[in-house]
Amino acid sequence: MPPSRTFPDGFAWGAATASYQIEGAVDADGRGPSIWDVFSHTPGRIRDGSTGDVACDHYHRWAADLDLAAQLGLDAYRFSIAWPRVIPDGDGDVNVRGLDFYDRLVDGLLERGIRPVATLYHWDLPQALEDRGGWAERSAADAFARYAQAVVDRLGDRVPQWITLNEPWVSAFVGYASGRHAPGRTNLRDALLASHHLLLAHARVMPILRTTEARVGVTLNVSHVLPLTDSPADRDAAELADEQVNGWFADPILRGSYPDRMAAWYGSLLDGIVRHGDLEAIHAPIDFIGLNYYVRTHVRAVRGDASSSDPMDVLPYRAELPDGVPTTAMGWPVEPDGLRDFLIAFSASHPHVPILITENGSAWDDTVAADGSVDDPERTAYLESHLVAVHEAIAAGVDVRGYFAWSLLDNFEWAEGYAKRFGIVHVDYPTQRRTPKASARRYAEIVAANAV
Ligand code: IFM
Repeated sequence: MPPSRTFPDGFAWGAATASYQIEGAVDADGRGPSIWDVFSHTPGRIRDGSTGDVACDHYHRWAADLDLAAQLGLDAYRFSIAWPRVIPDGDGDVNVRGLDFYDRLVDGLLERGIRPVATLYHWDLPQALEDRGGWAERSAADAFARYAQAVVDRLGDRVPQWITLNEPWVSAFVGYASGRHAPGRTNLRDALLASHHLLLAHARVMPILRTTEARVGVTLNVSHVLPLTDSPADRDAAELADEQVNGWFADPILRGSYPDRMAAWYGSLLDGIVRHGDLEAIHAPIDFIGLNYYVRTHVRAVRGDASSSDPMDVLPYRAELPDGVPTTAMGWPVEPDGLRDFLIAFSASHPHVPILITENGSAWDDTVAADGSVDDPERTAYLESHLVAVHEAIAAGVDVRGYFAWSLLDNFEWAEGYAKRFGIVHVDYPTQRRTPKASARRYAEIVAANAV
């Protein structure tokens, strides 16, 4: 047995979910349609043709799901609030019945001794706002502030930790440029508008969240970017890719400026987007940065392809898998050292901001045994090896305060539908039966020991 690695006192152990991926009940209690309802109901958009209409039916089964979280011994639970439940048309009247659901959820967590960590936006934009231009319109940030105010008025006395946005990079570039996510647009200028307006939305809600006692941060998707080869071209491409993937949101928030090279590369595509005072507001202090880490990205220099159906292909690099690297069911490389190396590099660039790993996990093709159990050694190994990486980063001086497994439950994996399972708890969708996998039992041991 390798020596066990103990985490610092007070290290937060959690699991994460997101509203559209688990709640279902899309017509319940006055909820309005979101971009994901429309997108998932559009033929061809979701690999298995599924939608989030029912998902894990968490809207009705939340109490049993929180019991599962409690059985795992979790300190904290990260969930997101669905904007279209709270303000069904995006910026009109507040729907009290939608807020009632999150009120029950927050109280249910507190009753079980689990800290609620609430994300205000995990991708379910009200469709009515998309119909008026979505995140490509600056006014979306104002609508977001109204929504946040309604949420804070109702829950601000009990939620001790808020996350403004989840992975705005994915919202902007996958939703508005690649078009693989809702709303499915394929326009790079729209993606750059969306990225700035998401940053502005973050800035607009910070003062609202600051009226509470809570700790406030934002969650970004990050990756350890490396050149595929040692050639100068690949190394140069990796530097640019690092700015695009890791810097485009972190730098404005933590430094008050967009990354230089990437901004210069976009050039006139950025004209007129950033207004006087925006970056100062976006740069307001945060209490922690949430990092969602899944993969290392190996980058090769290529000639950008302006004729591709994916506008992101205009960028002069591509991600490529090196030979021999094991991959998950998503085809994502498993390289836990990437997490350690990324954390060390990130903390050297941004030394004063505490870090929470707000998501980390892996999808595998789970099988249910005849006795109903789910043994998932690959997920368990991924979990353990990434926690070892986090521990090594802490030992190297990185201020990591907590870890949230993605995900508590198998769920609707966006464009992949239900085929890709990230949960530590298995969900049998036809019966909605929940079965903790072997990885959940291992995670509970790690949580109880505060050590891996
Ligand atoms: O399921 C997603 C989640 O919604 C955001 N981060 C990545 C996860 C796995 O793809």
